[in-house]
Amino acid sequence: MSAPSPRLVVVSNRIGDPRKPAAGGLAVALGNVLASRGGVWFGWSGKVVADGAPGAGKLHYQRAGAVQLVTIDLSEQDFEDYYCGYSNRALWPAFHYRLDLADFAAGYFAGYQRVNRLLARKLATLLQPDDVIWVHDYHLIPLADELRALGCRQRIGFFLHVPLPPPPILAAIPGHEWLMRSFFAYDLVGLQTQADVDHFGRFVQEEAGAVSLGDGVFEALGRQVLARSFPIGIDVEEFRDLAGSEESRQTEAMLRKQYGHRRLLVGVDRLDYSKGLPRRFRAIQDLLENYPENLQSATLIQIASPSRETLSAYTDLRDELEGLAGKINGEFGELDWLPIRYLHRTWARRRLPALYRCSRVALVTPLRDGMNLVAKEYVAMQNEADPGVLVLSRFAGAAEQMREALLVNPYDIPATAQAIQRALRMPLAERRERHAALLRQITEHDVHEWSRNFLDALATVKTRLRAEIQ
Ligand code: ADQ
Repeated sequence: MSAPSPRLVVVSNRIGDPRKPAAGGLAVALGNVLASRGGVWFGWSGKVVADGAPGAGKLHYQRAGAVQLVTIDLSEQDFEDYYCGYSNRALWPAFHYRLDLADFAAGYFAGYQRVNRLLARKLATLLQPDDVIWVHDYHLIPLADELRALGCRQRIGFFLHVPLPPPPILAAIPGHEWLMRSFFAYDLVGLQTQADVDHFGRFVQEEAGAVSLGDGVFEALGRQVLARSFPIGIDVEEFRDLAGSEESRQTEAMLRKQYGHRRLLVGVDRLDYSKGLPRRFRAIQDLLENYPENLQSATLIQIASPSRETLSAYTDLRDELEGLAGKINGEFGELDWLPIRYLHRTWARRRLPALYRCSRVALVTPLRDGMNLVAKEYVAMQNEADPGVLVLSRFAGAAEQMREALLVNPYDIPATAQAIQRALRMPLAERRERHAALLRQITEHDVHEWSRNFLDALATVKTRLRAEIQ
């Protein structure tokens, strides 16, 4: 009989609650792994409390089956400096190649270090010697370094959900030496794509004096780290099951009634400048100008969920999109038809399958994206006998795997419009062929494979330091 798996401790900025059905695919997947082997999920509660408020810094415990959920509130200052500041005004834009939007105020950097240290101190009190720790995303890059400083010797892996840009962009981040050194406190660093892994390898060799030992292992500062790509997937079955819900059926019936005689296109995104929404709207404008057969027919339903609304880059984007949608609808719309239906809200996850099923084309055209799960959800929901077409940005991580989509450069608006037109007119045989290949790809490489591969690699990684410890 094989030995039971060690306890898993997942750390992410926000935690999912496996008991809630509305949780996204990633939350479901991590919840499943945690539930199957028992474990702890640790992160910020999402609550902000006044600086120095009584109870600040206290841990909150909840149990969800075999999973212990442990959260902590953030003070106003920590929320401002760590979350809004360094994470979302500095790292998020820089990692999405947008140095022009990045704000590297010194207070943000100090707040980021302070909160990571605080989280490490709290987490260390919960750890057992054999735990395996899996840290998620850009908010928490230095967490392992802080844990190591407290004497933690457990296996620690890190997964970055967003892209890792090439060395010249990373080198523009003040304090990048410190940030990149932090990666060497992990045993395993997982990235979404091979391109991200290449950037990591080049950066640590050029800027941190690391030496490549082959097979993705790098050595620097007396430590070794394994860097490898683990492209994240979706839970195809779980997502398809949502289509059976009453809400999904009602939505599908409504959409077919309203739009049955139109050519429906869909976009589903967080309202974020990385998602390329203004250029997507301009591509629709170009489509209507240059391919007039789409007048009174093509309709883009764009759902854009509110996101990080305390940050000005996001409110500016919202204003820009509302202006563009109004302009395009004003110019081309008729009493009984509008080319863009723009909804600035989060849709219930249960209603998404219906929207995907009814749409002949999905527009997934980010300027930069770690992976993009909407591309995979759209493919999962198509009718295999008469599938829709995915128009996908070559700058989404998903493009590395989903080669049978219509790949576009979202900066080239006329070419994007041309690809949309091609998608709308694509013959059935070609649609079926492309869809079958994409469906095979997302089914074989789903979110369960992703977490299994990552945890297997973490369980077996052999670094010199680890060999010395054991
Ligand atoms: P996100 O930037 O949030 O995630 P994405 O992968 O597209 O991007 O979406 C995550 C989930 O949110 C999907 O399940 C999608 O259905 C849902 N969603 C998005 N917009 C929605 C809306 N308006 N209403 C309802 N649901 C919505 C980050 C990285 C990505 C990476 C993921 C996972 O930025 O590149 O793919 O993590 O690693």
